[in-house]
Amino acid sequence: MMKRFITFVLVAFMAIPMGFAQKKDAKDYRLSDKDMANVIYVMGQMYPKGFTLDLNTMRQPTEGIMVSYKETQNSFSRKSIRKVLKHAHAHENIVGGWYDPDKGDYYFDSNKPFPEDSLAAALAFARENEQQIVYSNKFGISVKSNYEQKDIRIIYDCDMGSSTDDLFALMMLYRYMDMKRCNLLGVVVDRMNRANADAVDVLNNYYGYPDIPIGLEKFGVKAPRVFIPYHNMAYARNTEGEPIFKRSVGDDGEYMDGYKLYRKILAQQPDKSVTVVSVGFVTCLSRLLQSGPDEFSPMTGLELVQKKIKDIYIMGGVFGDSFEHDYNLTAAIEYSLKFFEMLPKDVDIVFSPGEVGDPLYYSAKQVVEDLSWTDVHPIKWIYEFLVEDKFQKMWDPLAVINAVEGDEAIYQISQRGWITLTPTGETLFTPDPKGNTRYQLPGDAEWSNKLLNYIRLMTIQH
Ligand SMILES: [Ca+2]
Repeated sequence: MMKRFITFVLVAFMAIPMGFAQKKDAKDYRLSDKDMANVIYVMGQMYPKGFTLDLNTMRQPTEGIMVSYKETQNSFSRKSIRKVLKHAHAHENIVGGWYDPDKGDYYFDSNKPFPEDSLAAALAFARENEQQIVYSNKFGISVKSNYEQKDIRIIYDCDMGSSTDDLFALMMLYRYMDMKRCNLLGVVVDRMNRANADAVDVLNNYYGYPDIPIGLEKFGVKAPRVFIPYHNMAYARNTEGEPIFKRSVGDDGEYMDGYKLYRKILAQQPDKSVTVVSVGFVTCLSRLLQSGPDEFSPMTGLELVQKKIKDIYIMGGVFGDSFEHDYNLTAAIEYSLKFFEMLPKDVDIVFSPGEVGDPLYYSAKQVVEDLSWTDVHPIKWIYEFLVEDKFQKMWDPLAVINAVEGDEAIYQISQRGWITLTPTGETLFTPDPKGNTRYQLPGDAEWSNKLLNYIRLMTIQH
């Protein structure tokens, strides 16, 4: 018996990580189901956190999104492995094991693999099969599949055309739209220059949402700092001189003033239903608050904000011991002061300070690798032609993820309090359980890595 057990351990070891010899040889070592069940049991001991085994190759797959079949759930005893194997043989021949820390049981199941670029399909299959999560082998992360489909209505307000995290945050919103997790009502570009709005138009078209309205700031921050100049992406041409990327608005088209687009959209929405994700300046929001009645609504901007906006997720703010003032708020300090002074106290604010996104460094190499499946992609074009590597941190997506997925997607969120902006751009926080403001706290290395990998997984989708 002991000898047999040692054999199983060896077979299990051989299966990982080098694979069980070449595929053509694997059949020479083909085990009976009884022996295979023992191997799988041993692998469960060796991989307390979980494993996936492809029985065709006797390798642990390094790619693919794994979803468990409903028929093999609750298989947590050694005896149940035979049933799991039978199901796997009749399907994709992939077996997984994972530990549930809540129940203290180690589960085995038969898995269906999806390509890494098909997260939406994997999540849909998981939901059909009543699974809580799916698992990406490439990125080593699980993604929750049993999310509640809520009515989340978002206006995305960004300073497109400088840092590339605004692009990735918008990309995440399109992905959430694909998954029916939110409705993107409009995009406001608060960095002047129509090229920045044209860049959003390109993204709308590329990601399949050509009709999402775009507003553009016309009286905002004069000549703000540009960290990475990519706004000309909208005008990229191929060697025949043809535009590479489609746009809806076109060269002759006009963009509505950003605050006007806010008014138009808000006037049409149910009360307290709109979430604003603000990852640039707050100039359009500030002008909205100061606006009077117009063709879209008899209400003032202040009344519209009070009546229609539920919450605002802001990338920015500096909390704790740091002295460095936030760029987005200080660059437009007059607007920012007016914004915080006028914003109704019953609109919730969640800040995502720079330090939360600082560890999420998405390298140019990784971006190009993640988009290697295509040659025609606006973000890839930017990274191939304009950026060497500007050490872009993924700050803005953290405000989007929080807005759509809620607080549980974030490492930790502060208690409630009130926010005061000083004329030099400091964000002063006064704790108060009745306050309207909270802020994200930086995560540990594991959390930060997981979030970056999540953004990468979303980038790969197509
Ligand atoms: Ca930004």
